[in-house]
Amino acid sequence: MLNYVKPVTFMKEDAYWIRDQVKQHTKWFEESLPMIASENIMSPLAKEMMISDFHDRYAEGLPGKRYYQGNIYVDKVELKCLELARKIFKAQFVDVRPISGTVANIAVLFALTQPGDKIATPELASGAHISTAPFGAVGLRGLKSVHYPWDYKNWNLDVDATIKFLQKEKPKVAQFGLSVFLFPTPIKELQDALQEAGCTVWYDAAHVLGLIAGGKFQDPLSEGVDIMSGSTHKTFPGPNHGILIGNGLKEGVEAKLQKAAFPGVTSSHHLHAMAALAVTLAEYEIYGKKYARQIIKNAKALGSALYDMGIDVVCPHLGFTESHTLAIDVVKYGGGAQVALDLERANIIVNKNMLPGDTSSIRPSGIRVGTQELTRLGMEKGEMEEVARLIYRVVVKKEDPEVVKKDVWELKREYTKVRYCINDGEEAYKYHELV
Ligand code: DSN
Repeated sequence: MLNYVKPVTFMKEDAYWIRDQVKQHTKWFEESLPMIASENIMSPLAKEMMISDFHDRYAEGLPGKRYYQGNIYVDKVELKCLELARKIFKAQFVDVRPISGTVANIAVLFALTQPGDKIATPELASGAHISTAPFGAVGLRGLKSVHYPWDYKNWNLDVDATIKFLQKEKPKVAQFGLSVFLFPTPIKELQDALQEAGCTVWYDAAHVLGLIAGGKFQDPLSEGVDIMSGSTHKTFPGPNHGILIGNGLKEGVEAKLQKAAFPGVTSSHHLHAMAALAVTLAEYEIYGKKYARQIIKNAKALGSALYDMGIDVVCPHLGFTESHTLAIDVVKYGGGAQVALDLERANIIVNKNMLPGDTSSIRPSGIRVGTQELTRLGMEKGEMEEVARLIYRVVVKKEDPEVVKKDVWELKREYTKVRYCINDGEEAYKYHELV
């Protein structure tokens, strides 16, 4: 006898319930200060692309060489996307098919390495991304990891020790780039050692892609990097998507990267996101420099205000940061996990983060804070000082987060519109008001 599973009878209610959760989330974020360093909000025009018919279609391969029909306009948009990215990043090679930063990283690993090869990466507690950790994509590819000697005081590589390290280890690939990315990587200083060791140089630019595109961080490709990977939704305020960007690649490497992108790690490449990326690139050509400059100014202003209140923002001797990110040691206030939770109760959204020397990612010493999204909403130095006071009240004064939450909304209600884009001034959180 057949075993029947009782049919689900509340389908319609479930669907509405799910939509309601998303609306509540959106309203919550409207009333919050989102400061996760890896997030951002898209422009209204880019968002429109995400719900277009492009979402419902497939494209495999490259423009003009597809496996499916129906791609006439998709091809035009992808060619424009590639052209804009090549121009903005001053690059010969771009592939916009990886559907996320980690997928882009996996494509790089497949193109550049074989199982058993040696790769040099920063360590997790020094701010590396999990995809480059031995238990992340690097491990999945079966690579042997070695980690750069670290200068904990300056939150960067120890250049002299790294030169010796490269001479000794001779990794096949030298990977740079971080998820707690405070200062430019000294690629130029390492260039001779990298060449002597015969490394391919890979830079994960996810966190700082918008700063690079705005010409305000470092220009990895001109400094000696072969291939950059990135996600496109952090300081670069585009869709959740990935990108590969390269210059002067050795013969055959472009083809390997393209093969890794498709059919290696994608089938179709989320055409709606690709179109949103194209729109964001077009907008970034106009607004990118100004936006990138303000992100960094705001991060420095926030770091300085917190530090003046006695909070241990790392690297005061270096101006705290040259990017969007601050790393803050909160051990004396209960540790990263507790502090991030307390701040969340006050609608200040940050994440707990390992600091150098930490061994637990569950109970780390620090929190990580990013200014790119509040900048996108129009905040400047004065508002950063107000944000610092709100953080101080929760973290140091241990005020009731419910009380602080009201003042968070008082500040935030003036900053709910998207800036640095074509439809400047359009509401960022419209969705929760829909019926
Ligand atoms: N998980 C992201 C971050 O927060 O840095 C990167 O993928």
